[in-house]
Amino acid sequence: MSKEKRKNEIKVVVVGSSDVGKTTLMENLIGKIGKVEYKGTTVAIDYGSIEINNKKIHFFGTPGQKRFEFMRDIALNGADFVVLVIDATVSLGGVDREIIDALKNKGIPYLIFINKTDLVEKSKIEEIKNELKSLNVDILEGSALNREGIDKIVGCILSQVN
Ligand SMILES: Nc1nc2c(ncn2[C@@H]2O[C@H](COP(=O)(O)OP(=O)(O)O)[C@@H](O)[C@H]2O)c(=O)[nH]1
Ligand SMILES: [Mg+2]
Repeated sequence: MSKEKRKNEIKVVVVGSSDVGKTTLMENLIGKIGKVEYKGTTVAIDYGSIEINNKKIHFFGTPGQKRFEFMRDIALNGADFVVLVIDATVSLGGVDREIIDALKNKGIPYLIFINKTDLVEKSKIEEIKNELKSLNVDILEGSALNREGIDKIVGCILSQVN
């Protein structure tokens, strides 16, 4: 791809553990997505794209299960940005630390979206934010299911890519 073209085509990968809400987030952020699920669990890559300010953002959602870890690495190839989704009722899981280390190694910028805030007290959200502070990345919060807080993700991507 030429440089000129590349600038207008942004690859974003949505990662995180199983059941944190990655597929729901993509559905409610993008609208129509392609997904492959078995009993409600993603078993391939979710895909959808949006066009904004003459830019096309391609979203690739990875399956969260341990057995699909290899797909995450493949998906991260050439990624411009990553959205790491975590579940507010669980906070950071072991997989998340692994993912964060991988992103640092690869030098891929990312944000963390604390999802399912509808299920926890405000104090729990603050606790998680405190835990994440030292990572020095943008932390967003909301509910993918109720479409709360998800619009900010796109603004954040556009401000950080290019
Ligand atoms: N209460 C609540 N449930 C959510 C939210 N986002 C996703 N879920 C639910 O969490 C479950 C797992 O969501 P899914 O998108 O399949 O997670 P994925 O495995 O990360 O793709 C589903 O039952 C969703 O309806 C949210 O913001 N609030
Ligand atoms: Mg999924």
